[in-house]
Amino acid sequence: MERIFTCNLCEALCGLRVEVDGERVTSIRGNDQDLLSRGHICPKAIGLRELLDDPDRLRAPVRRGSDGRFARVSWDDAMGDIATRLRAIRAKHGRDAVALYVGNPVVHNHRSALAAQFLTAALGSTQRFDPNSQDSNPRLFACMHVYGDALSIPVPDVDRTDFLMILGANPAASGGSHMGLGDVRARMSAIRERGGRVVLIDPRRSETADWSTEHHFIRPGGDAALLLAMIHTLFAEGLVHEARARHIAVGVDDLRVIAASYPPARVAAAIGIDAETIKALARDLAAARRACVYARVGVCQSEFGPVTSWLVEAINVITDHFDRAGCAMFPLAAADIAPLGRRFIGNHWGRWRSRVRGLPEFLGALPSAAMAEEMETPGKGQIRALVCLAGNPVRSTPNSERIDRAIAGLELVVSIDQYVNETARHAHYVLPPRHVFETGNFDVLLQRFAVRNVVKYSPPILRTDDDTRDDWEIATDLAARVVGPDSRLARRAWRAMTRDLPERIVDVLLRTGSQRLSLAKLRDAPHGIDLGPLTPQRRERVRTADGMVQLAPTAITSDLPRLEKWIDQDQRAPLVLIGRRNLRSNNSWLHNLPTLAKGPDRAHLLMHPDDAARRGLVTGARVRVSSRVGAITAVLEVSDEVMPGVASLPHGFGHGVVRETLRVAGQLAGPDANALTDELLVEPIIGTSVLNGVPIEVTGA
Ligand SMILES: Nc1nc2c(c(=O)[nH]1)N[C@H]1C(S)=C(S)[C@@H](COP(=O)(O)OP(=O)(O)OC[C@H]3O[C@@H](n4cnc5c(=O)[nH]c(N)nc54)[C@H](O)[C@@H]3O)O[C@H]1N2
Ligand SMILES: Nc1nc2c(c(=O)[nH]1)N[C@H]1C(S)=C(S)[C@@H](COP(=O)(O)OP(=O)(O)OC[C@H]3O[C@@H](n4cnc5c(=O)[nH]c(N)nc54)[C@H](O)[C@@H]3O)O[C@H]1N2
Ligand code: SF4
Ligand SMILES: [Mo]
Repeated sequence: MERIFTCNLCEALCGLRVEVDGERVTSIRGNDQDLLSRGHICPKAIGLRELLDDPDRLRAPVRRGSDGRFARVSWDDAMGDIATRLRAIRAKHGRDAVALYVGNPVVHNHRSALAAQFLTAALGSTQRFDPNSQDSNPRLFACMHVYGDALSIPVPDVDRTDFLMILGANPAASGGSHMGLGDVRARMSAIRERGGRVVLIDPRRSETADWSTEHHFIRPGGDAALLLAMIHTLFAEGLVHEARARHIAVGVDDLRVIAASYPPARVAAAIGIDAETIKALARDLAAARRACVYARVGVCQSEFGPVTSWLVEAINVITDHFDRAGCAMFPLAAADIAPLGRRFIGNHWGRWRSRVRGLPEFLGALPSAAMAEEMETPGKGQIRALVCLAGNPVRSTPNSERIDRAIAGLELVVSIDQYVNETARHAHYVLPPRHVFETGNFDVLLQRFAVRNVVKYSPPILRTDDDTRDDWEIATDLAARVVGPDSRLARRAWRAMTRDLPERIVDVLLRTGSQRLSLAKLRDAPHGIDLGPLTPQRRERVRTADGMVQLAPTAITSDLPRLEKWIDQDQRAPLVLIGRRNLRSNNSWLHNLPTLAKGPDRAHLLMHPDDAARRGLVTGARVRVSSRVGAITAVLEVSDEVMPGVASLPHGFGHGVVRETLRVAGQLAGPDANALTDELLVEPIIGTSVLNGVPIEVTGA
């Protein structure tokens, strides 16, 4: 039987036609009637079928025995023992002794997302971590200060823009982030096809260069300086839309004064883009009627993530490319979680600090870069147990060797994951979630990023007799056992009460949302409900105290002296590391699925011919890559795809240590990039890890 579903592996939200035969899926194709994706899918969609069939995917909870091997255990025994041990640790050492790490996949499923919030509240620990400190935090922080809410995040109106400037994003591989594209390639290449311009700024000529009209190399970390020099030019040449800017924003004059210190000639050498090009980019941006500057992960993970993210918003506003068709716009939220976010998480930062290094909390979480030291350093508040929900910090956070050691030393580790990955191999229990086809999905968060206002719901399409439970069931049961009354009856009642709560919450959000929709209405519209192109939302989305956009927030401008030093320094690391993503991979997982894993090695180290020649290295050589924190061996590919002084390696590999539990991934050659990234390298405002621009040395192995 054919069923309609929306892929939840990335932010593109592609519609799928899934052929279901009993407990099995026989084929997955693109849904040409899907209102957002119009039939487009990428190879990862097939992975959803292989994931279901993967013999290494856990189908029942397992416990690690004294011999290090995992053996099946009943849910009741597992949950009972976990709860007893967590209660004991909390009683003896306090709540903060139990840490929670919430991984990336939870944002791709409403039941998991609510599970994460629920578990966070139930455990009540200040030692709470998630990948945002390796990912979106700088952007959320900037939006919180510029627009007054961390969830007021504009996206490029890709369908109507004539000029898109992309800094540090590679939608051709990633599917787009903070930008839900659906039909990724067609939407992006349509800009060029209708005569528009796509300007790509990236230290690597990435796959997205094929969809762009031009590409400029930039030294990693240089984007803030580039944007300031562009803003300098805009003010100097009278290209700022002053009347409009002053009507909707405050801080125009502050921004002018700040930018005055960054003439293009001052920053050119530091960033590797000449002054004339910078000026031309500023003029062309100002001249384009429908334009947008857009920046993502490459910039967030740079040395100046918050500053750059703020400047992206600011430059769109002062060139009148904000909240207008074809520019940076806020999507409609048919099910608006922002009020819940404001109520339960709040636009906070620095309410508490990490115990050892004093890094600030942001949106209820501490930077992951602090996790290992919080586990290793004795004292009150030391982490003694870890609950890891849908994450793999041992491969996704900086200095993986240290975090690996730290997690291995904990009293109790519980991993809620379908795989025994590099983190879960240290777990005392691994609790497997259900496949998304069994739980259904509503993209609570990601539909807020779609470049067209489309709403979709995917009800469950399959039921297996696996002994798995979905993340919500696991989280609510765990919470009940750790903090609830110790009664079987109460737990049963609680379970009955909460089972459908995620759907009830989504339904209420839809009903009270601006479009007065409901889950029932969405069930009747499997291809989605089209609410049209993006519309101006400034009045709803700008939530600052005075209702004005803040163009020069001091929480961020305070970091400018550091940028000045960076620009003017005369000694730079000769070689720095950046990351990259591949269409057939997803962070540290999906590597165990045969059709995605097959083909050439995708995890080689890219290096410019000049840098290779200087070191006497050639393509195919095995090289030793080292940084302050560690060393790995990689296979070299010499290519002018990267600029001189920059080498590129994807993250999420290094599966050798789990070759017994991830038998396909374990055979892949790729090394672990985070064995090189440095947990001490964080930007100072909110402690985001600097994963791009890490100084490295490369020699023949
Ligand atoms: N060097 C470097 N490091 C990076 C990055 C980089 O660019 N460079 N990128 C960073 C970014 S942007 C991110 S988001 C992080 C990701 O970092 P993490 O979230 O820590 O790790 P993932 O690799 O996404 O692993 C997710 C795990 O969740 C499991 N999983 C999948 N679906 C489900 C589900 O529905 N329920 C449950 N319970 N488990 C599930 C998978 O099996 C997998 O083991 O990595 C970060 N790390
Ligand atoms: N296939 C696939 N899709 C994914 C993922 C995946 O792992 N695989 N991960 C998902 C996740 S968790 C996320 S967060 C998104 C991320 O999606 P995107 O934000 O599109 O991120 P990337 O594809 O990593 O592209 C980042 C680009 O920034 C460049 N870069 C590095 N440093 C700098 C710098 O200092 N300045 C500039 N201007 N550029 C720089 C890199 O060379 C790279 O091309 O992708 C999601 N989609
Ligand atoms: S682009 Fe993203 S949403 Fe679309 S099929 Fe691929 S992984 Fe799924
Ligand atoms: Mo991410």
